[in-house]
Amino acid sequence: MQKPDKAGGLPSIQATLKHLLQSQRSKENIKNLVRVNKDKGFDCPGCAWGDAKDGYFKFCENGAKAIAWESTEKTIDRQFFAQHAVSDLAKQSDYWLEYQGRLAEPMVYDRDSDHYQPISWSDAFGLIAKQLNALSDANQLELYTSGRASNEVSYLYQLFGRLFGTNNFPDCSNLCHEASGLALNQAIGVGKGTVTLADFDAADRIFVLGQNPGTNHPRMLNSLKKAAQRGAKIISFNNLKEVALEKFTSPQDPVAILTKSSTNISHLYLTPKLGGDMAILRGINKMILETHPDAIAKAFIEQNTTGFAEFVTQVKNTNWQDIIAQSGVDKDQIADAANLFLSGENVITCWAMGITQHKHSVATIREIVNLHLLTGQLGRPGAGLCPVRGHSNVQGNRTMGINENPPAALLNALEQRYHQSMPRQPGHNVHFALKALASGHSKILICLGGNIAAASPDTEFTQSALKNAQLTVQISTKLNRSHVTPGQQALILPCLGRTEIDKQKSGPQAVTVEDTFSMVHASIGRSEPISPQLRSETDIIANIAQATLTNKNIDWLAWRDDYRLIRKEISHVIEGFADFENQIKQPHGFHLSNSAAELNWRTDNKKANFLASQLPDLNTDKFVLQTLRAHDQYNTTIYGLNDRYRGIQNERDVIFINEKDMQALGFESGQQVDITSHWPDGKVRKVTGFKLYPYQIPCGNLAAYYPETNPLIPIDSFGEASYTPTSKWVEVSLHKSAEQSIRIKQ
Ligand SMILES: Nc1nc2c(c(=O)[nH]1)N[C@H]1C(S)=C(S)[C@@H](COP(=O)(O)OP(=O)(O)OC[C@H]3O[C@@H](n4cnc5c(=O)[nH]c(N)nc54)[C@H](O)[C@@H]3O)O[C@H]1N2
Ligand SMILES: Nc1nc2c(c(=O)[nH]1)N[C@H]1C(S)=C(S)[C@@H](COP(=O)(O)OP(=O)(O)OC[C@H]3O[C@@H](n4cnc5c(=O)[nH]c(N)nc54)[C@H](O)[C@@H]3O)O[C@H]1N2
Ligand SMILES: [Mo]
Repeated sequence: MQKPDKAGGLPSIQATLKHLLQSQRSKENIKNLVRVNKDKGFDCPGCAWGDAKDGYFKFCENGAKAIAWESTEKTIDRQFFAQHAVSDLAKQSDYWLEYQGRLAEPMVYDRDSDHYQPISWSDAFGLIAKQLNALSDANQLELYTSGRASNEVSYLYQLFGRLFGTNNFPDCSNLCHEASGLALNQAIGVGKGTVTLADFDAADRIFVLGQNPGTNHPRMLNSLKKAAQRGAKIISFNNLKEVALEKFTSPQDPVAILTKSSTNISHLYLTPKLGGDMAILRGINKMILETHPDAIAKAFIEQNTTGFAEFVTQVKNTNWQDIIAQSGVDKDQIADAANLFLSGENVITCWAMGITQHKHSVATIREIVNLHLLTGQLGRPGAGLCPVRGHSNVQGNRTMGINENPPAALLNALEQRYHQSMPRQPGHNVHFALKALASGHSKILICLGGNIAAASPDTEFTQSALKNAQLTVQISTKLNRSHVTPGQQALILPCLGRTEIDKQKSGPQAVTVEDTFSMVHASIGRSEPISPQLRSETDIIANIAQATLTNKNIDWLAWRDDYRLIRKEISHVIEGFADFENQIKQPHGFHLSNSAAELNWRTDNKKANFLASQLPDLNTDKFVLQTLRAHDQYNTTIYGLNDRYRGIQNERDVIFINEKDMQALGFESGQQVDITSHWPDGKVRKVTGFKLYPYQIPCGNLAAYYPETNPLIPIDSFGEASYTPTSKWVEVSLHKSAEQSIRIKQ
């Protein structure tokens, strides 16, 4: 398969249809595509990009895949688990596991037979309550959340955990945008992006750093296309030449498809070395300070900021040699980027995992903020900061209090409302939760969605940590690695997905979610649930709380019966939600205000802070590997084995390498190699039989897909302060695969 010269277009429509047919529920899913992201419809379970207020269809190819994957006729129940022992299931690929269909009934793991067996819902809740109440310390419980959980269930979940007595809320954010929240909070006093979708229509420069929207946020391409067509300039920094950042044809534009026309997206495309973005940003800041003093927003800086003098000193002390060596781009290209930034009236900077999954991610994001503060590109239409979130409600989870480091204001509000003291010491993020499970300090893991076993780094370590738990509880829609790495006892609790009707005593329920632009809106599923045994996530958490907590002053089941009552609780406790129930009746929901966008700085010193660090030390004599997503996957969910935009067909164990590096190693295209990572603990971390693909990638850098490469990422290789695994920076070496490992792979 050849790498295409543009993204979208007819192949995108063909792929959408193929996945709808594969779901074996194509009629229902075509209806679902019409409902997605519409008023009285459901929120796309794909990414967290916002919805335009126009009448167009609001799905994209990968959103359609997510819907078809969730809404499938295929189910797995007691017969399936009777046929397959867990140790056999554990040998299957992630793709195979999820492909078996929707989980259809609650199951409990029977260690003696190594099979999951059916269990009634009430016995499952009873088992959890018994185990939880036998813990000697509430902090022996870990409550993981993946970013699809609605605001309503997230609120219940954090309240349950805190009433039980713990702040142990590891979540997928810890693996994802943690660094963005931290850096933005330190610098501008709010951990979220400052722009709205409408700002993309007012920006004349859009910087896109370390992000692959063609695959991961396809609806963003419509915003970029619109911007490019009206003359705004898009500047991309990406380790790889991603085709969608070069050329795009909207699959929803029949004229463009028929005339085979496409829009050029990036005006300038820099390909830094892995981790080199901070050096480029520092270079841009240095150029502005040294050669464009007129561009410095003096009045803005004076009125709004602190730390300017220290920032100037830090920039002065960074020399060009280091900037150029570390960034991997030359000074002229940095000058081009600086000139484009400065010639824009209004500039937005977007970023995602290529920025957040490094050791120095917090420092890099602070450097993005420094650039925007230096030029006053914040707090007016068309200008600002845009961390592009991943999971469709990951931002809402945090807003609702899924946070291992809860702000005091949240705990105070909870105490006031529920007249019970809340735990004050910080809890565990994913890193510390896994460590605590591995050491036996934590004993029970409940997962509200996600696939912690495959999404977390250092697979062998992670899986042994999970197996070490006394009890693991997975609230899930599909079978995945986390179910086949059970603790001593384990439960699978199957839940409704976004597309499905959630009927409770008071009638069909709506839930709410928050997108990357802080828009909160309702989501209502319309398909019949795939099995009558499924329960909503809200029902499951309410029942766990009801069965476990001895203090019965909350009627959890009344909240479960009518989610409006939960929204009422939220309106009393969470800032910005005062008139929640009415606000979500508006078409497209409502916007939570963003203090930094209003130039109101909620930092400790009530100012926006320039925060400058030294460039990191990225010297290495090894190859550096980034682990990224293919076009046919949603995180650990593998929909298919193609990566159309990179020219890969029917395989995932591939590794992208610069042709010169391949030749220098004496390797050939298509040859299979073993990848070994390096970490001071001396432990051997290795994956075998990856096929070499020569690719346009900087020398010394490699790329391969996640989750297959997670065994390589050492648990202690994480971002400073963020604890996010360095998924985009793994030092590795390559060796020719032995015949043996090639055979096993096949
Ligand atoms: N279809 C689909 N949609 C998704 C997801 C999915 O898996 N599938 N996942 C969702 C989630 S949870 C998230 S967080 C987002 C993820 O969205 P992305 O952040 O786009 O995801 P990645 O595939 O990890 O891509 C990272 C991009 O950064 C580049 N990159 C890597 N390292 C560097 C670097 O050091 N510098 C620069 N400049 N670039 C670098 C890579 O080449 C790649 O293009 O997408 C969300 N949406
Ligand atoms: N090496 C490497 N590792 C990474 C990354 C990387 O780029 N490189 N990216 C990281 C990032 S950004 C993230 S966000 C994490 C993702 O980590 P997670 O969010 O934990 O993982 P997912 O793969 O999204 O979870 C998929 C599972 O969620 C369940 N599920 C799907 N929909 C629902 C639902 O509506 N409700 C419930 N209860 N369950 C549901 C299904 O059972 C499915 O198997 O992975 C991280 N890991
Ligand atoms: Mo993510």
